[in-house]
Amino acid sequence: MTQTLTTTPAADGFWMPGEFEPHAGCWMLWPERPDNWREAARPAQLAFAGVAAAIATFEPVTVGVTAADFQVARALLDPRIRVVEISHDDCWMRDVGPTFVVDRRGAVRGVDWQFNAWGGLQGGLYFPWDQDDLVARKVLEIENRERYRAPIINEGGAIHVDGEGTALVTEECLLNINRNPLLNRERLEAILRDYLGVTRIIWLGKGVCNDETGGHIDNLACFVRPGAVCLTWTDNKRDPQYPISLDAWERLNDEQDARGRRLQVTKLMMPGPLTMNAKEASGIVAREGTKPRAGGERLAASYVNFYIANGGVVMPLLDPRTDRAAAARLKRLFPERRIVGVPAREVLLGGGNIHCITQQVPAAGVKRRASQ
Ligand code: KQY
Repeated sequence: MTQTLTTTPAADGFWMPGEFEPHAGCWMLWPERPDNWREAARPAQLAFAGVAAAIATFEPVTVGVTAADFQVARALLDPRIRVVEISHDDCWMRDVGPTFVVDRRGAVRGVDWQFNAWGGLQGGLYFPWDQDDLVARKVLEIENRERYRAPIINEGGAIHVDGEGTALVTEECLLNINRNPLLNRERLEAILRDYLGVTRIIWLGKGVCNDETGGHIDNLACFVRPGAVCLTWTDNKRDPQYPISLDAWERLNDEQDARGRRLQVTKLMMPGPLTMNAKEASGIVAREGTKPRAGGERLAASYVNFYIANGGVVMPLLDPRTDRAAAARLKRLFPERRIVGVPAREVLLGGGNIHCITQQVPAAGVKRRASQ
């Protein structure tokens, strides 16, 4: 049995490494529920299979699937991908999977956040979510890594780190009363320090316009390396996203990271605005307890929601008018990595994107400097 530790990562000398550091592999889950994914989830399954195949060219990929869909997933997924049976309520491995932490000797452990479907009964996206809340623990069993059960509700998409002591979060998400109503900013900061092994937390305001997670950082901004952040952007001053990105830009430019560096911030133009069309909406089976979807709704589309793999970046293709420029900008940000675009509108229709459906496992045995 994988041991559950009663200490904290920071107390034990562990911290979350940057996504740009070496990986042992990547975990994903399989989309299945017809009340979130149109046409019994088949278009989404093909999109997830495309993402998994793209990542598998860079590092090993494992996909968790329920017993009911095992054979479909096995048939649609690239043979290089390992498929294992894991029950789940939906398929957002970033949020329900473990956040892996490392120490200077090269050991790897996992943080298992409490999960309430992005808001529980106050604005959460579905009920129940008990199987999702068990996913991190099951992944850690399979990975044979010790587990810290965190004392707060949180999601992997709500945090980004530079691996050198700095975390990036949003107030809209972390301070939302539908996550941890009894904890104030100071108390949350202390818990993030303990469980991510960081010393500096940079707070941005709101997340991407209409993001149903309640403002996840992973759709708005991320570290591309220590000292450098990529921010979703629009030049359209009438777009509701404009003041959100402008506020984030100002805060980031005023900030220093844990090592006292000023941040180099790069704007990544967002696509669209993109909306769900009536045909797409009509393919989703409405169900009590699940957030309803309608044609015309603005989608929280952002190219920042990419996955950094060993030697590559897997980015969402969302709009032929803007995909090429986004890929070129990412190539400038990651000159040593191959940029691979994967059609991702079907993932976006379910409320997230490539970063949200993936979770990296850091390489073990890598001797590292302490995070601070
Ligand atoms: O942003 C993410 N990390 C997850 C998106 C979840 C959307 C649920 N429908």
